[in-house]
Amino acid sequence: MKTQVAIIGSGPAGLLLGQLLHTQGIDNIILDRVSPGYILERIRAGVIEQGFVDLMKEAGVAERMLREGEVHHEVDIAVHEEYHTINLTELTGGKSVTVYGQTEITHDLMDARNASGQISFYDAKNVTPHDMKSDKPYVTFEKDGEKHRIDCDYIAGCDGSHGVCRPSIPAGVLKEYERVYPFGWLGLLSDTPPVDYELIYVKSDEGFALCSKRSETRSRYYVQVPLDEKVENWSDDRFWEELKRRIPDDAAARLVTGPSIEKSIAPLRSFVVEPMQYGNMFLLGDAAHIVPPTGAKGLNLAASDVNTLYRILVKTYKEGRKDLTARYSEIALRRVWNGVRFSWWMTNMLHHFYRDSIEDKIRDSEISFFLACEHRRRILAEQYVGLPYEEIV
Ligand code: RFL
Ligand code: PHB
Repeated sequence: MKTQVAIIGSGPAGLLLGQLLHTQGIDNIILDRVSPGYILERIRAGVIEQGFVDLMKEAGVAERMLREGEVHHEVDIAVHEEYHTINLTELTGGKSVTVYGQTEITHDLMDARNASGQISFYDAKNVTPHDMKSDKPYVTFEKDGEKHRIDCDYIAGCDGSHGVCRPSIPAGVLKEYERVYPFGWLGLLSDTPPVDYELIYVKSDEGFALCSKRSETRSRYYVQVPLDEKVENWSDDRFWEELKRRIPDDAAARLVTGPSIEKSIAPLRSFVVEPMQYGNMFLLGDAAHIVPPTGAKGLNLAASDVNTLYRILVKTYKEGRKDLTARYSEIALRRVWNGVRFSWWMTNMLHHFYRDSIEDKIRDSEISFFLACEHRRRILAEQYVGLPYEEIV
């Protein structure tokens, strides 16, 4: 088989890139090691930046998102019982975020892919990129016991944090930066009305909590737990009790509880590799970087990588700008590091590290400082709604 761009990974990064390239007549094949059903079962992100919404529009797949997604002009931060409203739209000159689940985005992108006639292989085994440094890279894989080969111009590594693309780069080429936090997030999804229309990030003496949602009838809540905590130890009742202990009293009083649809623990870490490319293979999204979910940036950074590579490839194919592909990593990393810093900062400020330590007192002071006046709240708001994408010139 032959294609222009072989895309490894059918998460939001791979699917969005494939769809955008297709709108420009750039042929691509998507490979994933699991089935579409498995991918759609993963409950992850919920807060989408305007830049992502605009990319979905450009890809022609935003119709349901615009209809069913909730536009949010505010976000609340509760610190030891006291609410602080960050008015995103006022503080950023009109910007907002959209609450729309990653599962729904993936669904919409898969539907568009099916309608596009572009080829995808799911349940593809032993997917392997080859000759990435040459101008004739190729990908091999097995499907139903048969071996296949795809010759291509470029390989897009959109295969997440446990994929094959990053480890296939020879030792010594990449530099890895990592910070592991001493806690994780226990998340619960339930068909109950959310405790509030707005999202509430909660800093309490018992630890961090987040009240989020997917719709007016579906809630997503998280509580900070120690790294070695096991989800089996958390009955739904225990989760609801813990959440009530952490959120402000008025919110606890009106919280509607119910059976969980999903419950899982995600460890928190910050991780970046440099560079985000090796010859004609590019790394996008979680394949290149992981952020703790506190700033809601993981999926949004994946979208900004897609934006960068997509615009570079369009200029490469349509305008013969052969110089641009070598700059992908440098351009993508500038925005990635901003997101990594913001997520690290939010995580540090809002979580409980070591009780009664000087660091925890400093964290209290820092969040009070940033919430105290409008120009500091603006710093938070500008980053929460997402910094602008860099233009490719
Ligand atoms: P994905 O979604 O992991 O997709 C990678 C795909 O690659 C496939 N794959 C392979 N295919 C072929 N061969 C191989 N060897 C392969 N290895 C892997 C996998 O099967 C998979 O289908 O990566 P992508 O596309 O880069 O997307 C990244 C996002 O999923 C991630 O950053 C976000 O979910 C992070 N995140 C959030 N991001 C936000 O922007 N806003 C949020 O509100 C937000 N909340 C969250 C989050 C992540 C969370 N968890 C579970 C870590 C909340 C949580 C709890
Ligand atoms: C979510 O709804 O899953 C969510 C929202 C905001 C975050 C992280 C996760 O910062």
